[in-house]
Amino acid sequence: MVSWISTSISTIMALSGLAQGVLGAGASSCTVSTFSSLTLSNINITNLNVTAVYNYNGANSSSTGGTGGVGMISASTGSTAPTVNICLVYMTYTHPGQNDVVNTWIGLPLEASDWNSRFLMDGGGGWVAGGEDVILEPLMSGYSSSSTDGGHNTTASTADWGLTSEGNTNWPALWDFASVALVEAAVLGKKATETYYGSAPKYSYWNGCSTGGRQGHVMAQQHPDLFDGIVGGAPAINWDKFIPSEFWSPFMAQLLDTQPPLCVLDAFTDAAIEACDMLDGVKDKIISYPGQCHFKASSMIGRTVNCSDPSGTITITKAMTKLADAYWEGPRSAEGRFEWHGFHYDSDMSGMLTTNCTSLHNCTVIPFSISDDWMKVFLARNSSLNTDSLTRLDYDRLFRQSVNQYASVIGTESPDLTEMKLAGTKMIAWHGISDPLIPANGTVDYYTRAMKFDPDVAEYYRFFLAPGVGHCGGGTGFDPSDTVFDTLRAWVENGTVPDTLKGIATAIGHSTSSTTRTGHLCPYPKVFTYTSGDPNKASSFTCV
Ligand SMILES: *[C@@H]1O[C@H](CO)[C@@H](O)[C@H](O)[C@H]1NC(C)=O
Ligand SMILES: *[C@@H]1O[C@H](CO)[C@@H](O)[C@H](O)[C@H]1NC(C)=O
Ligand SMILES: *[C@@H]1O[C@H](CO)[C@@H](O)[C@H](O)[C@H]1NC(C)=O
Ligand SMILES: *[C@@H]1O[C@H](CO)[C@@H](O)[C@H](O)[C@H]1NC(C)=O
Ligand SMILES: *[C@@H]1O[C@H](CO)[C@@H](O)[C@H](O)[C@H]1NC(C)=O
Ligand SMILES: *[C@@H]1O[C@H](CO)[C@@H](O)[C@H](O)[C@H]1NC(C)=O
Ligand SMILES: *[C@@H]1O[C@H](CO)[C@@H](O)[C@H](O)[C@H]1NC(C)=O
Ligand SMILES: *[C@@H]1O[C@H](CO)[C@@H](O)[C@H](O)[C@H]1NC(C)=O
Ligand SMILES: *[C@@H]1O[C@H](CO)[C@@H](O)[C@H](O)[C@H]1NC(C)=O
Ligand SMILES: *[C@@H]1O[C@H](CO)[C@@H](O)[C@H](O)[C@H]1NC(C)=O
Ligand SMILES: [Ca+2]
Repeated sequence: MVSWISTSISTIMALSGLAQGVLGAGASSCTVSTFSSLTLSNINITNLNVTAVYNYNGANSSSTGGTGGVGMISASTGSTAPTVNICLVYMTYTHPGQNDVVNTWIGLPLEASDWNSRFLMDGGGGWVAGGEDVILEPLMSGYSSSSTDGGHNTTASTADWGLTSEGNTNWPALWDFASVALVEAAVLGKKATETYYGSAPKYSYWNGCSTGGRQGHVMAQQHPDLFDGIVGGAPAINWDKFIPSEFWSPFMAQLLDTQPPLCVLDAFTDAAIEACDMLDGVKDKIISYPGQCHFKASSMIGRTVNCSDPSGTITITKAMTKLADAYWEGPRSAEGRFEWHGFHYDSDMSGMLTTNCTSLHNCTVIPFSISDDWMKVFLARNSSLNTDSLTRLDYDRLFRQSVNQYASVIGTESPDLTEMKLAGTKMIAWHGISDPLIPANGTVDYYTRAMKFDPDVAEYYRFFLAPGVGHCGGGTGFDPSDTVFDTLRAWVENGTVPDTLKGIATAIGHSTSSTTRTGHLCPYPKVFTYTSGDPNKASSFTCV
């Protein structure tokens, strides 16, 4: 009798959405009825699946998307990763009339006592907006979380979703990927959190790099009210310009009719580092001060390079040096007009100029796939376009078209952060100077415009350049990827202003990363500067 009454009361309360407030979250309230009011006025939910999942490993449900991976950002999955018990809310919805399909996953630590009272979304990578596996890491740290596939199947190739038919852009799917589904995943995830635990998250965060860094900037520019703090690492902002600029080097290789093997590219990078390493006062294979190196590849014409894969020797030609200089300079129009920033001298050229060789003298350049997709699917709107036959005028025309047609959709480059300032939201952006996929100067460009828009921008938005660091981490330099989120949290929750950002590098004189040195990176426009003393000591550097 007693048990019948309590069951029936909890059922009634679950149906009325009150159970969690009285009884607390738990497996018994992890049901569809608890989330029956979870919706938005502009969407039509076609499937809502709520499951208590024990030992969640990021891909328990039978839905697709969980295998998409996070592309360029790291996620600690694998057999040794700890797992967690969660309430998994999986929904599929459409925006009526747009014929789009959005899959969104919300993860809630199953017991309220395992929830840290906070909400955290991790970002995606490349064409991957997010996915079921992306919620795992926040959940393992006690956060509630959500993520979305952004309106396209992450296991499919872009051509399958970017066009509704040949010649026609799939605008709803692009809007979903660019911003719409992301913002909705945040709203739904926060609502579900409040429904399940009976209280709203005390703090809400975004943490992403690359595409995830662009997504963080989408939130900052469009919906800062949803977040207290945002990390936007190596952000893929300025998308309309930097994506076609990624096609520049492969395009120049074709135009100059030269396909240098990797050993030649490495020889250029090594020579530039050799020439410019000491400009910052420390011999550490890092060129710390952007803009001071003026190395010209033409000084290497006729030099012989020893190669191992394929093996043999090869002589550097004039065309090869023009390609290297073009890589560093960045795209310029046929009339010599600036189109976008180049890569820095210590960036790994193979990021843009991957070559496939049958012999040292017979290589093919494979363009960076995201950029190649963009040219074909979104600019030419021809999924079978042969991108190796573009002319100089074709390139410039497609570049202009990218800016004209897509800047407002996916550029994510508005420097007007007024709403973020009003909302009290804090953001930290950082970018590895030797990033080989997204030119770091694009983020310098954005932050410079944000500083012009609001001279007090540093009160709520700070940007750190990381010398010698690659895309979202790695490289020989001072990598802040493991410390940046905690730094943001301390700023939001404790008011600890990030006057520096801790980065970890391999110590000089050590070949493995097991011996490290620390650098306290500087908020732009301050420059991380060597003063004197042991360069393996953090105290030998300062912000100038
Ligand atoms: C989820 O995956 C883990 C690890 O593979 C497994 O132990 C667990 O039983 C799965 N849970 C469900 C509900 O399928
Ligand atoms: C809903 O969840 C159940 C239990 O995990 C699973 O068997 C089923 O396939 C899921 N349905 C969908 C549409 O994902
Ligand atoms: C929403 O979806 C349901 C079920 O799929 C369908 O019957 C209904 O017509 C849809 N509503 C709108 C506005 O499209
Ligand atoms: C995603 O693509 C895979 C492979 O092409 C396919 O098996 C799956 O059904 C697709 N999922 C959705 C939700 O469209
Ligand atoms: C990056 O910006 C700096 C400062 O404006 C400039 O001096 C440098 O040449 C730029 N580097 C590239 C690769 O565009
Ligand atoms: C290339 O290899 C040859 C023979 O092993 C050696 O004599 C030469 O110094 C090497 N050249 C370079 C640039 O390393
Ligand atoms: C490299 O070239 C070989 C032979 O032409 C080809 O089979 C292979 O698919 C190419 N690899 C890539 C990554 O394009
Ligand atoms: C170069 O390699 C391609 C395969 O990628 C092959 O078809 C072609 O015959 C090779 N050319 C020469 C001159 O070896
Ligand atoms: C698409 O590109 C292919 C290969 O470059 C070309 O043959 C074809 O005519 C193009 N289609 C359209 C509609 O322009
Ligand atoms: C805030 O400061 C307290 C006391 O120093 C510390 O224990 C806590 O970890 C800090 N919180 C964050 C998010 O850094
Ligand atoms: Ca140096």
